[in-house]
Amino acid sequence: MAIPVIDFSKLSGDERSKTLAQIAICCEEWGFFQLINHGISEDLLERVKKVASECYKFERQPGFENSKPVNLLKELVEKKSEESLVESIDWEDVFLLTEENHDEWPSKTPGFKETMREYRAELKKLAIKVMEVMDENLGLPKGYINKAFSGGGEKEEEDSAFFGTKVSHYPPCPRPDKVNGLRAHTDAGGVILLFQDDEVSGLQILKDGVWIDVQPIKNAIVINTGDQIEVLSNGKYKSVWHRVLALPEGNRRSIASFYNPSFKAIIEPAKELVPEEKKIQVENLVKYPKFVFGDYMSVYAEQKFLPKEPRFQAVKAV
Ligand SMILES: O=C(O)CCC(=O)C(=O)O
Ligand SMILES: [Fe+2]
Repeated sequence: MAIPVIDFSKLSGDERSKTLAQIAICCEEWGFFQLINHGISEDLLERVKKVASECYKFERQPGFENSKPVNLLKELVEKKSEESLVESIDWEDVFLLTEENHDEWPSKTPGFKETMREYRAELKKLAIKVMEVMDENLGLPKGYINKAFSGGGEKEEEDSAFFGTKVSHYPPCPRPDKVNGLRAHTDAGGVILLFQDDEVSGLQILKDGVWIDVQPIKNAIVINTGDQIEVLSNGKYKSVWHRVLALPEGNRRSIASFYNPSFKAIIEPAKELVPEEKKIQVENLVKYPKFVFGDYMSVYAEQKFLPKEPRFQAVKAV
């Protein structure tokens, strides 16, 4: 079984309705799909791969070799530990790029900052297009999701949706039976756009009780939806469990960009998706509480790798 692949360029043209319908199925039944012909230039994607690999090699690898996962695994294998698995940590080198942390972006790799700035601007536009497709498929006004993700703040900078880019590498692991690349979870936020390695696999999603690979496709962008899209859609678009395996060979690159609500945004199921008369007939047709996204993130920080439903109960309702 393979993750569905959507030719995004077909959204303009004769095959628009067919493509919209395919994306609707992806969102309702898969929670994960891959976009090809998404409009991000090959040239830019090639430059992103280059700077990400160079950055890993020159700025990150030395640190990873002496990192917590490496040391914990060593201890476990040398039997200084009682455990049979390294359970509390992932076999991943990771850092985050945001609008606010430019000063902390890697600065020693030529072209890294410029290229990633350009990439993030393009990806943000793509995220907005993808959300507009979801608006349309859900029968919501154009821009609904993006609007729901902003607001709530007192100052302008607190008002806008959050857009973060997580640059990861999953280096080859000597004992992949003892540690996860990234433990299974659903994503907390909105829409996630992943530029994964062309060759090294490892990402899997849980589909009907079975883990299946997200097959690498050169220069495709993998889309998945997080817990907040599940809430806004009142459960129609469920966030899906996924994980990354540690593998003995290859250094997997993965660049995940998260389009999330602002911390102050108030999230609740879209009224349009909870018809009035049904609300009266069957009270629990509103499946999710109304809450502040920042409060959800506090719960998520504690419970990321646990079942997701209790998070919706634990978050403070407003
Ligand atoms: O690295 C990947 O492919 C997935 C990363 C991921 O699931 C995450 O950062 O939430
Ligand atoms: Fe994830």
